[in-house]
Amino acid sequence: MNERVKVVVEAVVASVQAALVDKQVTELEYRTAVRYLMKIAEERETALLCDVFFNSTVVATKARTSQGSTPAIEGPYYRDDAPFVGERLKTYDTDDHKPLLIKGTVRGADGNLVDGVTIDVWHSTPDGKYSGFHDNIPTDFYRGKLRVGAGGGFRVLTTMPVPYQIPNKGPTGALLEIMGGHSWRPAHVHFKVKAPGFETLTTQYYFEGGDWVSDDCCHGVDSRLVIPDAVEDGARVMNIDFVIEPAHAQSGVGA
Ligand code: MBD
Ligand code: FE
Repeated sequence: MNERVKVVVEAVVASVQAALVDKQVTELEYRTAVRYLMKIAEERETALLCDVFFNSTVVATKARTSQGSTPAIEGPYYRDDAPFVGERLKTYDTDDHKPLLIKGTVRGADGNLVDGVTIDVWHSTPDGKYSGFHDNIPTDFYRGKLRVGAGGGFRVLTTMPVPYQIPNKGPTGALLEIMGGHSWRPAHVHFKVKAPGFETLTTQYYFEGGDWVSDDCCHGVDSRLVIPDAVEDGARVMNIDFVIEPAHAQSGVGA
């Protein structure tokens, strides 16, 4: 018996039941919805569907109490098995590729340097795919782990990601369109900042002036995560000073 599971699942079930009553959902609609969920699973979009609707809500709860940098949604395309990288991520360099320099620092919430930090970075290809998930793009492309130097700094070159469209051929994107919405996310770069004794910071950053920054289908944008338009050495630059907070005791479901 797990009390936390009981409390959360009962509350979720009650809110779904209330919606079914309120909207007078019919047997046919219910069966159609169940079939849709089975299709979501068959096409391996369960994580995508959940992230579109619920990840930003869970992140907002964490953001309210964090003393560190603003967290953001992880999305479905993180790979823990990405390799450590040197000064640039592997990319397929096409004619229209635009360089992006990602750099910055990592400190604890007390302002001190932190030992043993690694930063996972991942972003889409210029045509909106994620390595390790789509089109057999090898997992060491467009993603990698960075080591943070003794002075707290990090720096890596890559190419600009583009706005990401959740595949609208799949059931998740199709659902958004059936509902009269769209399935676009603004161009973004994902980060996971890890260090022993610190909470892992999962976040993503966006580009000022980019399409969909103010209309993200996943509701993942916070103004603190929008990077000003700046260029350095001919590359668009994403300059981020991460702040991570000391580990707190875990409670609840799972570890
Ligand atoms: C993504 O690339 C993403 O970051 C999120 C949150 C959801 C779908 C696709
Ligand atoms: Fe993403």
